[in-house]
Amino acid sequence: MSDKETITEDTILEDPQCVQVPDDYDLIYERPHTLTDTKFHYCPGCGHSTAHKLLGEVFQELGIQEKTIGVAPVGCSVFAYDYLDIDMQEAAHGRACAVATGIKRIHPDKYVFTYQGDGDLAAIGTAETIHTINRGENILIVFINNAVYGMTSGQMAPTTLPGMVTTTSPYGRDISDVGSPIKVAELIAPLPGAFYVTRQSVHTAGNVRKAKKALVNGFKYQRLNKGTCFIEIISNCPSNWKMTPLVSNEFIENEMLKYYPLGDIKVPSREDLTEPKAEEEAK
Ligand SMILES: Cc1ncc(C[n+]2csc(CCOP(=O)(O)OP(=O)(O)O)c2C)c(N)n1
Ligand code: SF4
Ligand SMILES: [Mg+2]
Repeated sequence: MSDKETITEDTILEDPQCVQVPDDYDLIYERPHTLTDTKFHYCPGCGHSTAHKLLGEVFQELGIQEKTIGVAPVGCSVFAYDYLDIDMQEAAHGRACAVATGIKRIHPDKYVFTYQGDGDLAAIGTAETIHTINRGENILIVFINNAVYGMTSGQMAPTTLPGMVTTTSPYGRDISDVGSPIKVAELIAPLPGAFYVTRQSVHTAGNVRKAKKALVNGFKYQRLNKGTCFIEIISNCPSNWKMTPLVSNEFIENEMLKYYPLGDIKVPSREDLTEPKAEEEAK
């Protein structure tokens, strides 16, 4: 499209990136350079997109792009390594915590995190998750809870709400048959190795800001070498929930948050937050 053509709401752009921003506009937001130019494959309204964007912003603002290694899961976010412009390692389904343990032990000076869905972390990877946190591995776990196995078309997950209809619970989750949804954050918080445990969401602008703050803390605390940080993010899966993005936000607000209340579950004490003294580090 030439610069002279007028863009109206009916104009179909071949590539929206070719829109020229008038000179008198102030730039108030820019895509973080820690995200690659690859377009996300996520469905409209999917919480993974927002979570990726937040990670990119946090890497940029903390200046840790070159010092961070992420472990990508199996699930809809399996291509996280294509989007986050940092060093990344793919892990087999459920094994991200074990892989991150190895990476962090070899590279203690790097910021290491896993990014995992609920099927990945709370079903197939339950053992890895619990033992990694119990050992207090000095990593950050980012746990995307969308209450279903998103990638494989929305089967029931350990996190599926009571009564929630999924492809494998067509009459709704029957807790007398399959048990209650597991609140992973509350389950792991009492472990001595858990340093910081919080539950956030990305369904409103305010919650996006809070989730970002939690991620900043999660990475900063890794400098202290005092245990595992665990950040759960309640996330939308509009496609498998069979909802529009807007209605899926309402579902989070009215249903998900009743069962998974937001907020900090375990926070470090003031004493915990003191950096190791130089002489102790030298020992
Ligand atoms: C060992 C193994 N079992 C099963 C699968 C099939 N599988 C791929 S993704 C997935 C579910 C992913 O769900 P979740 O972790 O919640 O991620 P989401 O897609 O919801 O983000 C399953 C069961 C697999 N790839 N490997
Ligand atoms: S299926 Fe769900 S989790 Fe997967 S990309 Fe689509 S909305 Fe996101
Ligand atoms: Mg999921």
